[in-house]
Amino acid sequence: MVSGRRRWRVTLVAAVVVLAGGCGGGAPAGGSASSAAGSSEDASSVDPDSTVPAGESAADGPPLAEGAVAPPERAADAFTYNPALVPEGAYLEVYSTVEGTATTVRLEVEGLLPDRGYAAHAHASACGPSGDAAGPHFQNRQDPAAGPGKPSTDPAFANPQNEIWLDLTTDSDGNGEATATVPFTFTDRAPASVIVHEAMMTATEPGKAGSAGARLACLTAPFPTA
Ligand SMILES: [Cu+2]
Repeated sequence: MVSGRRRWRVTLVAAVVVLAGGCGGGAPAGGSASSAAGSSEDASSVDPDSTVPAGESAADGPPLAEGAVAPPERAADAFTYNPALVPEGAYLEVYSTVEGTATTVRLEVEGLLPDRGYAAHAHASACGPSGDAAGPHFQNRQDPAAGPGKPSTDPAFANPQNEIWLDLTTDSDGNGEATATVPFTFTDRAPASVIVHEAMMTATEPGKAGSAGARLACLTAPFPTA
């Protein structure tokens, strides 16, 4: 995102060039102004004050939620329930954007175990002292056969078009990301967290669909409703 300060600086440079050009003719002054503005843009593309980390596009916007995980006794919004598999200090970030009738959610992780798959999903409730606090997977169409203590395992409901699955594989530094685009937006209900699971992939077969093993870590992420 172009910061207001940066835009202002570009405007100043253009104004100075126009002034220096004086009455020497509109066209040359205009040409100088645009090339000066261009070089100013180039110089500030590595602006250390930029809020957009290198490698991310301006369209990303700020994360919906982010945090370094800590054990439950010291965590507020970012929890690890298994520091052997999600080390304390690992960083989780969640982004969410709506375009028309589709929602795109991205999970970025840093500091997990290297070269490992982790299943992950958006869950219905906020994180808490234990992994159970986050409740079931968020479903757009809720499985009528599911309920407390009885997770949805029907592939008609527990699938990556009706839920938000963010399974990822880390690189050799333990970093990774996943992006899911689903054909719905949040109306009266929205997810409230993202959970990272022990399984390397989310199961899809009937009776097991949506299963992904123990809950390793949780980031509270208050997705907005419409
Ligand atoms: Cu999950």
